[in-house]
Amino acid sequence: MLRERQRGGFEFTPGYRDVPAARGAGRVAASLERRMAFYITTPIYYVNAAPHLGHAYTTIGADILARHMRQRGEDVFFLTGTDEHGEPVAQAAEREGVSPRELADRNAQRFRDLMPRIDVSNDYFIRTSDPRHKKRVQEIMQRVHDNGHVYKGIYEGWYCPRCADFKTENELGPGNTCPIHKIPLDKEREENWFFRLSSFQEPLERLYAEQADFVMPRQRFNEALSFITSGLNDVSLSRAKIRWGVEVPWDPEHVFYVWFDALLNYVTALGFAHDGKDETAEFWPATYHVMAKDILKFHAVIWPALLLAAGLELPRHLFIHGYLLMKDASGEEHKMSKSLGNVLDPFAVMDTFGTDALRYYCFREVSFGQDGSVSTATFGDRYESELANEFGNLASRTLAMIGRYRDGVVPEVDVDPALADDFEGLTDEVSELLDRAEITQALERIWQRVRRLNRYVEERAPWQLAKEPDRAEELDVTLRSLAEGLRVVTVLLWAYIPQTARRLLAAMGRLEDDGGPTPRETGVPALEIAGARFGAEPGGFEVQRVPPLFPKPQ
Ligand code: ME8
Repeated sequence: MLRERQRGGFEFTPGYRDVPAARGAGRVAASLERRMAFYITTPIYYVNAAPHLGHAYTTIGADILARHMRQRGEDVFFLTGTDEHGEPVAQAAEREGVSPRELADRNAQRFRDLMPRIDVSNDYFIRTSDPRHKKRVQEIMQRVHDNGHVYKGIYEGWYCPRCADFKTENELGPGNTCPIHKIPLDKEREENWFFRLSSFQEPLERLYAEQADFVMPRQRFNEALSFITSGLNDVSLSRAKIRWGVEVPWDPEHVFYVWFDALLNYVTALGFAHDGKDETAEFWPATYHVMAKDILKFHAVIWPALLLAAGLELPRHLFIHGYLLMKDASGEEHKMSKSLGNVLDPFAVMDTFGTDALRYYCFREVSFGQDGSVSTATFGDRYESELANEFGNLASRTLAMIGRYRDGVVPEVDVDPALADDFEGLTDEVSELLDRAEITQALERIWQRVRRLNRYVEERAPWQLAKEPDRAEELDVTLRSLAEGLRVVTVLLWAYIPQTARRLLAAMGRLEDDGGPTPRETGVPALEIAGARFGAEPGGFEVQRVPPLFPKPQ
């Protein structure tokens, strides 16, 4: 999954390279031994409306993986951004009576501002209206043209302007509507450039046969494969009717169909993200493209075919998560979307409960990879019972007891072997799960230890031990073990709840907390995953009490 850092020129390879299916502990061990490149992307979001929780969800998921990999010492590149061309944006601009450029500038800024607000540590934010992106799209597409993969023809079909996609007959909703947006489709007929997708049927089938984890989870792999084996038709590559897009270099009357321009962002961004430095050789191919299932077909079928046509390497994995759903008044579940207007406002949640609470809730409540409902009621339950009562209380009482019974110094004794047993293998397990982007399962493993630590407090009853002077050693071991357990779970939780983890590790004297936004924090020894092993750090350090980490909202 992770590949060794490669150096050298930006090579156009004739096909995809086989990736040995390194799995499980071997991969974790390898990544602990040497630095690896880890390139992760989110979809680039349409600027036809403001961001909502669905966008935040994907981006936080990618952020959790990026942060975890940085803790492993990997060389991480994390990309997000906005998709600004094409009909969805042009039409939204027309409705609002502004130019597409004005609408794109306004909404791209909202997406850009969202990132620090949700503590997302992206390395770059790409906008497809950036001239550097457009130039690179033209170069790559010219290559696709020169390699003989395009031709001119007539297109006739049902088109959804919101999806910017032509629908096949078996994708049509009742009365020729879009199954996603529920709006009537337009019957379009025009002269277009076509991409010979059909000629990639065999190479794509081979890719799926040889790379069983190209699309994850398995259900999405099967969906993509069955789409391929049911027969691929050529797809429209350009549009002549709209001007808001990247000009086709060999036929400037046309602009590229927005999906071609959009997909290529994953490659183009590496060429200019950090001024003057082309990082393509270091980071391409991507380790993970993360997205929801609505755009599976583009990424699992068209994208690899396009890369093959351009002679570029294929990404290692696509991780396809489910939809966040919300119930309507009648109790029926719907995909949360801006067009259906049924969104849980992430900003309101964060204003009241903090960013970490939102980050935690999304990945605890909805298993990453599955659809799941979100609601203010289940948010409130998890906030109170898990964040405040289980984790917050564990932290407060551990630090308070060390303050009360040992003057705030963690005793310098060995940890309790019984608790050590329960933590055995935790860090590798979490790393292996996150290697497969199993964010919810990894969180569950960490949370089991949070619960174990709470049970340990009850079992050991330190307040009781403190009353019996001849049991002082037992109290030492108990407090030291609790502090160590708390440290380990906090380091592992850092990728999920970075602000709280930082506050807590600062209270334990492990790192500084200036109270500002949570930076990328690479090369901070206290956060390294290698140190997140129970018993890895000696006692003898001072801790401070913390105010409630997840207070009752006012
Ligand atoms: O499709 N649940 O942009 P988009 C979970 N520009 N995730 C959700 C969601 C929900 N209810 N709603 C949105 C586009 N998302 C194209 C992509 S990529 C080269 C071009 C997330 O603004 C999820 O990641 O419609 C989904 O795939 C994406 O937003 C769609 O964003």
